[in-house]
Amino acid sequence: MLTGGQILMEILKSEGVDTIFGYPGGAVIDIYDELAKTDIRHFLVRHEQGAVHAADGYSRASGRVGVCLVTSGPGATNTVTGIASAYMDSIPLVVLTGQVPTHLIGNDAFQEVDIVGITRSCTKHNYLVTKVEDLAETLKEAFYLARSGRPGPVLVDLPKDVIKATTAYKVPVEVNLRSYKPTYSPNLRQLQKIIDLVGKAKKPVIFAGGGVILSKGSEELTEFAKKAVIPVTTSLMGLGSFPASDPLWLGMIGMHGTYRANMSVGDCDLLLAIGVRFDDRVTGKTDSFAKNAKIVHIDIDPTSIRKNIPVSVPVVGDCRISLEHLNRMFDEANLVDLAQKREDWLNKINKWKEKMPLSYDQKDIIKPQYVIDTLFKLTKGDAIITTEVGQNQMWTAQYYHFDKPGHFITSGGLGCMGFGLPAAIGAQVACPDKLVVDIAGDGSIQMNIQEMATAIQYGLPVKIVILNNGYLGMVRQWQELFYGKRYSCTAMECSPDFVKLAEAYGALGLRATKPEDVIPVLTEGINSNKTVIMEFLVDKEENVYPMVPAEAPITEMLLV
Ligand SMILES: Cc1ncc(C[n+]2csc(CCOP(=O)(O)OP(=O)(O)O)c2C)c(N)n1
Repeated sequence: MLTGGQILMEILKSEGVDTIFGYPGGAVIDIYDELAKTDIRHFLVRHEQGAVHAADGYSRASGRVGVCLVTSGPGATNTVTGIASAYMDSIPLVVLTGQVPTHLIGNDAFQEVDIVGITRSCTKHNYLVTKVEDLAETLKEAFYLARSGRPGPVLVDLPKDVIKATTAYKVPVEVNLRSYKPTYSPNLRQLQKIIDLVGKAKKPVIFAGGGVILSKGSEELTEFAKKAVIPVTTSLMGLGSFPASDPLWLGMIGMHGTYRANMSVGDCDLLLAIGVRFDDRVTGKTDSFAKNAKIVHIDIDPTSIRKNIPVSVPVVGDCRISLEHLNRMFDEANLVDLAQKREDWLNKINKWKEKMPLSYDQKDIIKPQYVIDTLFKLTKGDAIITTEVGQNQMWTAQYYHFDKPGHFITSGGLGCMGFGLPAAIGAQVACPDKLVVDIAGDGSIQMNIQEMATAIQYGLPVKIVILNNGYLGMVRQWQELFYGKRYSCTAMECSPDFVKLAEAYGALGLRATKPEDVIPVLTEGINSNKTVIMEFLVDKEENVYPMVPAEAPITEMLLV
């Protein structure tokens, strides 16, 4: 006979979980008591939102399911933003929440919330376990659902009496859900249509997204693009799925995409969309998106196909498996002279690149782009980069060039400020030997700055680069461009002294106030084995360009 708490530990071990991010409380005190008897590492965060983002960063850096554990009521509600962010980005998490005893549910009991109700729309699935006999199977299912098909966060709500109750423990059998059978193998006839289109296309473009990274299909994508001589753009979530150092790389697409990526998609005759969901930040005005192109969409989630954009060839399947087949079928098709056939197209793209490259002008005040550009050069592109949200995020996407998957970790779909620091903590836990850097704005960093203490407590040497422009920069940019420069409530008139704040936490604090400081500060920060805050006082009114105004066609960009 085992208690619910002991069964939970058995399942965690059988799922290979060795790391949990969490925060205790009355409803989960029995679980914490059991946890202390295992080898599972627990990272005590300072806010439950931090626990979820850390589990998210851990998952993206390791490719495993991230796990967090929090108490009922406020502990549970504090996780909601993190869950929503993971949901939008399809990140596999299992979120364990404590709940009041079953007989008190619905009684307005102390620290009771209906977290299953609250998170219904932002979890892949969620459960309230009401009987200890159901616990093992439910947990197994939760892990299976989180990682299979289109991954996502799954929440399991655990009433205190269920955790205390005992039952005979049987190792659960393989999960088999009749109503849930993700399609991994694509329809080969559909794929053959793609090969035929690739053979005929004069101006093809591949548009890859986070699905390629999640399916671990980056190598297959790269092989296919190179063989078929097709230039590649990605969404924000897809950065790193194709090497940015490759000549076929177009840069990111969308609102702050490169000129050449947006123009290429506007002009292409074939768009191969793989593992994307056609977010509005990508498509701009949907009826002018890739309007001259046949659109192919490969995705594991059938409901995301034709949701936002009509497509000619829908393919439901795992991105990696689909690309493996495409590579084989391409070889069999024996398509020759594609390089020659695409020459005019690649020349046209190169002209767009020459006309409007990403650029900035570094004069007397530090340009934020220069900080990221320099960080890229000093780290040779090998760091794991997390970001906050805003201009800092977009400049990172533009100026830190990602050659490999799993190196860019950002809240893409939800766009939630406060993501970067806890995500960096999770990534550093997953990859202790890697350099992990959170690129932040002065606004965002203050949303989860308390996680500095977590980093220090566990000796995690994450680096935080704060691009301090004294504004909620991205909102200020919109106010400048579209609201006649009326800066309503976007000046951060009071911020802490970030150097002293770093020191107060026991970290190293560094500040750069002029361009000559940038290299020395970054060098010292990167080389330190401590947790470090590097603050850069940057040009206050620098903007992110190119910019597609909301709901305009993506080929209509504001260019500086
Ligand atoms: C939790 C949350 N609240 C509000 C916003 C809206 N928002 C998007 S960008 C931004 C400004 C971010 O400012 P800062 O962190 O200083 O970064 P910067 O844009 O200056 O690089 C705001 C307020 C958001 N994305 N997330």
